[in-house]
Amino acid sequence: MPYPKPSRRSWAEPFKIKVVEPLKTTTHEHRVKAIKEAGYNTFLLRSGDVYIDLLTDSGTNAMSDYQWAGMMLGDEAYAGSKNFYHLESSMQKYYGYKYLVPTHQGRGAEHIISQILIKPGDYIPGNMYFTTTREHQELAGGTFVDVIIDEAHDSESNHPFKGNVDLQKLEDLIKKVGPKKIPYASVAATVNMAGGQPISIGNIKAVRKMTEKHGIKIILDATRAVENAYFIKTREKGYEKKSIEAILKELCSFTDGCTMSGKKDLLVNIGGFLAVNDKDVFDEARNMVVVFEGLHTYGGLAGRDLEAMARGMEEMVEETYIRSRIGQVEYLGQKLIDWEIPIVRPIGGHAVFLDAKKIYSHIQQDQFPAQTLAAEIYLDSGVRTMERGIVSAGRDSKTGENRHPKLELVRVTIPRRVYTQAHMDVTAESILEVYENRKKVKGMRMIYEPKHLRFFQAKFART
Ligand code: P61
Repeated sequence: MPYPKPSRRSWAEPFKIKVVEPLKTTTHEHRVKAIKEAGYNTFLLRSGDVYIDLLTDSGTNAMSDYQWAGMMLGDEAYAGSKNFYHLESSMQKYYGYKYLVPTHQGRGAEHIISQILIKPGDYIPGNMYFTTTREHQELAGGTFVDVIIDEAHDSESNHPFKGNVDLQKLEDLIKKVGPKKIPYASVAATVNMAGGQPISIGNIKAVRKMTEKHGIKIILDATRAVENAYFIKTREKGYEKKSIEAILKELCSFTDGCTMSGKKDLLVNIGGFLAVNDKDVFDEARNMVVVFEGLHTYGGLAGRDLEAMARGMEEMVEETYIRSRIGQVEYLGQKLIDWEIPIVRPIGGHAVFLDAKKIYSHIQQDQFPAQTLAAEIYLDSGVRTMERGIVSAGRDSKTGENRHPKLELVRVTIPRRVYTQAHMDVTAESILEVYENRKKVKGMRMIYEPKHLRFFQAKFART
């Protein structure tokens, strides 16, 4: 044959593009000025100064024509909007929980559930911290305890379910502090800070078995649970033939409720919710939401936003969609692996995570290797990424000391249905360029540090 036979197993996006938003390239000089003004923090860049924006997959999704059509059907009643009831029945159908409390986004739900369930002095075990989740647990007087398996902290481990809870660590904590001091286990699917790594059904089942006998609840962070369901389908024995929809529901069935940032899996730009099975918890949450978010049938959102989320739920479980979504992340990750650039393995669900500790092995963690790497990638090409290392980890809430996470990463996050394979090529090429010049780069020092979630607004200068 004169040419290699193409693979018949390629995936393609199950959509075509109807509306486009122009992208602007900038000069190197422009970027030097922009990132300096932003204090070398990619969160502080103006999006107009960014070429390909891979800061986050949160609220950066492209909605479908079906979702946009739904926006026109927004029922903007203050109370009892019909879109709320649509969202409620969709949540019950796809996630399986009984009660729904809408919130403006994920952290609104985290705030409410933390205030209801956590008493000062409590401990909350979880499969690795997430910034906003832990912040709300601490604000409620709790202490987060990491009980994820050790492999999750090792960027090279190829464990297929690096999001799994280490049952021994969980049991040790229960023994040490007693079950009365543990209101719930905080379990995420997939685990963002570990590199978008999934938890298996086998593991969540085992966690359920252990916590149930002590009366400890499980609250799922379902933000990217659909992506987790895809990994279960492709990696866990016995799930190959099950639908994403069935796996998602099964995953949720081992938990008592969830917090949800709709800005990810639900393919929208804003929105979230809290869902629970316990009527008393629901009553309390429904009462609290009116203080912090808005009436219990809109939770800080417009009717049209609720409708877009409900419609997003129908689309998120389509197999062709989720395959292409994860396929695109894999495409970028595999390119970097082929070029021997150190990334977190296996490739995650929503992002490729660069191992800044390995790339800048000459820069001490206190000089912010990942922060530096994100700035260098921006300088090279205008591609925006995010630090996920010592800056994100923040300070210990009791001692005030800097935490030193094992993982010092840069997240290259792929928005859903937004960029093409060519954008992934350009991104990979820029990362390669920065990688090749790694020896020339020096670290940074922090010149401004805000008190809460410092990574969002901290400023840096070159050393
Ligand atoms: C993100 F740098 N994620 O990944 P909200 N749980 C999980 C999330 O990923 C999540 C929330 C809860 C964001 C936005 C973001 O340190 C950061 O709707 C697993 O953003 O309130 C959000 O949901 C909170 C970026 C949040 C960060 C915190 O890009």
